[in-house]
Amino acid sequence: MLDGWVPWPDAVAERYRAEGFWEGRPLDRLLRDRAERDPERTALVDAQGARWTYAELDARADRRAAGLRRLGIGAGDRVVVQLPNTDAFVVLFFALLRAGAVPVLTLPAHRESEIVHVAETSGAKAYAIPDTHDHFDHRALARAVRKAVPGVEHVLVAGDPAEFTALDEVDADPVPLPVPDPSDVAVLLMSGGTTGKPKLIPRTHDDYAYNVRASAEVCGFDSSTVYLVVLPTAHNFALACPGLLGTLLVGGTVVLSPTPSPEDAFALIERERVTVTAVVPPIALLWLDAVEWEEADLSSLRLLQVGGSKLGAEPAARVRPALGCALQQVFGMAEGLLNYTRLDDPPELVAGTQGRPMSPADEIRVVDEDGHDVPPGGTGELLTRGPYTLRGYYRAPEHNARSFTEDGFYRTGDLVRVLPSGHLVVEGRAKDQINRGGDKISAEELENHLLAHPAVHDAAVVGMPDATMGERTCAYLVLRGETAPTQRELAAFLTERGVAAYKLPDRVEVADAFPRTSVGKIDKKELGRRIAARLRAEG
Ligand code: J2J
Repeated sequence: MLDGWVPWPDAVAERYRAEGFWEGRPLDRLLRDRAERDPERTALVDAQGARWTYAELDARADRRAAGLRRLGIGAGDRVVVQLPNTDAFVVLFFALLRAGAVPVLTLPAHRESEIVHVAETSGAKAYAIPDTHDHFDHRALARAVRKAVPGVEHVLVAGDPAEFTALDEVDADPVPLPVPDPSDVAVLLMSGGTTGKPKLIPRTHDDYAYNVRASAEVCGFDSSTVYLVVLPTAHNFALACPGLLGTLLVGGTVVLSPTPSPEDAFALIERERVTVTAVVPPIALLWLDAVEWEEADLSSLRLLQVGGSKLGAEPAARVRPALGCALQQVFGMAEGLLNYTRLDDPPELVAGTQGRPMSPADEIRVVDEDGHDVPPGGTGELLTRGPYTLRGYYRAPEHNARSFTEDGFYRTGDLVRVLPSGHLVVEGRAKDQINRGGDKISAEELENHLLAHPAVHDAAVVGMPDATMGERTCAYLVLRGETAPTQRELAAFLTERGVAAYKLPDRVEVADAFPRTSVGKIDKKELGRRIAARLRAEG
């Protein structure tokens, strides 16, 4: 068993097994089972049109798993994976599971600050990267990571490996491998974060397999499903809700888009007759407009899943007329709980809510600031526990004491209201985080980086309203001296510190002092109101 994570209490785990939520099978079996049943069906297609059958994908994963074992990567070893939407991700993901190792999934946009932290926290033995991606050389990043975290013995590279190991050369003839314990951790996901450093989310074979299986059922996935991966493959939404894993589970076809641009995605939808895909609201908005100029046949598309941040009712209503497909709103979290509007929900619920819990075993509470349940229909913080929601972050006991109730409910930090139908409407947020069109930015993490700047005496990061992104990031600064760093200088400073580009402040405001609450904390609500008012005044 991996140490440092919080399992479900025995009695609860027993119940989830007895009631059939947990099937006691390793996560990688979903590929093996399909390969045995439908070996010749197309499992995976990449942007260049390369195709792999289920049998081929399964065999590649076996060979890579054997090669990983030969390198000394095996049971319980953590491997940081940072690969873009390519077949290399899919093969490595299954290979790591088969080797008994635990993939630690990061986004291609992450940089030194994030990767060093997760490599350190997870005690990673290896780090898998592309050679270059999006004009960035990941091998240079790997050098910095190895320097900071010497425990990272291997750097595995898709493409030109420089001094490191090429992923393609890792492969070896398949060997029999021990079967992992399905109640153990299968994968570590990254949380959006509300603290100084990103947290890791342990997901077990049992819980993640259920996440995938139940999602596929709710979303009506079957062997005719052709799923386009638009968001990063490592994102919980695109990976497992139902995502690429859900598609492989039911014998459909996964198509990989290198980017979410209408140019790339629409061409792939037309070429591969894609039936379903998942996007964040800013991409949905972009696509709704792009149908005006991007000539492509989207008639195969049956379902557009939208989640990650709140989709407005107005764009929600435009999905069917513009794209010719149904909309599904998804209010999910890498921590677990998934809410989906259902395929047979009336249009007003699909357009006006963020869905209802996926599982009959999901327990939810809506509480006020004192932790008391609000009256039915009232707005409060969403707490949840269930068969696929974590009981604690990985190696984070202090944080866990705050993020969970004593009886194991996860405090989501989301303010919601529940309709009589059981559907949830997201009304806001109690957590100190900016949701920039689905990308999550921890205010505290960014403030800590800003405080390292010599000209900055104090920093407070707040969200500011934005028509396409929902929110953008505004950094309020109190200066040490007279001269304020410009936004560009700050961006360069933060980039130098290895902060991912999506976390850079969109706007910088200087204040003489910060407004304070009655208990002396920085009044971020007031700062939020100030920047919103200023934006309105600027028109
Ligand atoms: C409002 N806020 C939302 C929505 C997520 C599917 C879909 C999304 C994620 C995800 C995911 C929202 N409306 N529809 O993992 O599998 C905000 C909430 C939530 C946080 C989780 C999936 N959908 N959110 O976004 O781990 O604040 O997962 O708690 O990145 O995103 O962020 P994350």
